[in-house]
Amino acid sequence: MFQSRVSLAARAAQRSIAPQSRGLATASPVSSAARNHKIVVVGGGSAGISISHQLLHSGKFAQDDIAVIDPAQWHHYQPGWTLVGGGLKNKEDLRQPMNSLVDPKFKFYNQSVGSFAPADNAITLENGDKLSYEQLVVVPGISINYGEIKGLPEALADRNSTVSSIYSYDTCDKVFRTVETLQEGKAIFTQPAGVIKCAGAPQKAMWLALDHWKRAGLYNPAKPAESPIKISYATGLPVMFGVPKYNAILEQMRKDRGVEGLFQHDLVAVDGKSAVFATPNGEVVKPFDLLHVSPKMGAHAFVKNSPLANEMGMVDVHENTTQHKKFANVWSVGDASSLPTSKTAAAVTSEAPVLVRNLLQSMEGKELDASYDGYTSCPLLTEYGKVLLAEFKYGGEPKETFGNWFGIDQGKPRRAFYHLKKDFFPWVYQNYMVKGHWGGPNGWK
Ligand code: UQ1
Repeated sequence: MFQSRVSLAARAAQRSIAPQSRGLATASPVSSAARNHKIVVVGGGSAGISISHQLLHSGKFAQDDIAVIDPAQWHHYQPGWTLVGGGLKNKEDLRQPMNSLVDPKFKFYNQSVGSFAPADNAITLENGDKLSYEQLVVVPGISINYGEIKGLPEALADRNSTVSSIYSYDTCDKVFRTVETLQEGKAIFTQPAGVIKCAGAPQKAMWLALDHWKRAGLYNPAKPAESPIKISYATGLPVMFGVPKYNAILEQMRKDRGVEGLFQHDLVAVDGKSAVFATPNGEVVKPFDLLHVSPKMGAHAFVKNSPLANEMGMVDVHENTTQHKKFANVWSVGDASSLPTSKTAAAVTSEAPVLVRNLLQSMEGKELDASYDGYTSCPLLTEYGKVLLAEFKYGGEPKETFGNWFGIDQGKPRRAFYHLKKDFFPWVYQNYMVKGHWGGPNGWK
């Protein structure tokens, strides 16, 4: 909602100039020719911006051969928003203007997609303009649906409420303000049932808040009942984390730290200072003094309502090649894709090179020889100064970068991993990944 408010404004601005530019496009054969692109990339998030630049580095594309479409004015380093929620970063330092990131060799359409027509190798923009392509990369991310929790949009927007979320640019700094202000009472941190991006983030917000209150003398993990602040983790899921190895560690941590676990509790409404949950035994209402919400998410409507989507609304691609199951010149990775792995920017570091390689092979009529193994990662902040670096692949099987190199067990929270999360990843992302020069665990490209 907050994000889309920005893009709505952008769309309105766009509309006001659209009739004139559309008229010119139809009148002039030159500008209509410019609307055919070898590759169209839908989305300028971490996947779109990495993939488009990696394609360019192949040296096979000339001016405007590649088009990038995104309505946003800003590109955000979203993995940093948990750090903002913990008071460790300024949100303004984690964004860059879209215009500054898109290489001048690309044709950049700073607007939304209206619809896909994959049988005609064409897409229509929201202003009605049509583009055609040889290859299409669909990486617009996932939509955050604040309105699916009753009362949430209003509670988040109210500056005086104690309801916040690290999932939006507008409210990620409100998280730390509410944590710092709370002196006593009940704090609830939620995670929804269903697919979200960065499934570890909801509990990162909690672990940092817990540590803050512990240091302030307001929470004693050994005596939670006697502490001024009580902490509950309410999740729509039956476990703390989807990967058995890390779940065992995090579940033990929850117990050791005196956090109440409310499993299969899916937040459905925020009503004043009460949170309403759907549970297998009916509705449960819990009073709160601080509420940190992870909203519900789902496919963007323009993807869900297109021939590209599976029954969940995700772009239906083969899990190893990233190629679409029905349209061989369509590709997808990242949050919008059907790839059955946890949705993170770390996953994109491994997915993007596979997509790029297979797309280029396909253009030359060659065999698809790159394969994605489901690699993803969740650098899970467990307290200030410590991170558990969960890394795994399809099937929830650990695939630990440093475990493989040095025999370190990444299930143990460490200071070195904290510095990777807080300092190294934001730096390497903003300086190298957005330029197509970072391959995650495989290093610089
Ligand atoms: C990574 O490359 C990356 O991107 C900059 C992250 O930030 C979103 C990560 O969280 C992780 C885990 C990686 C993977 C890289 C290494 C060196 C483990």
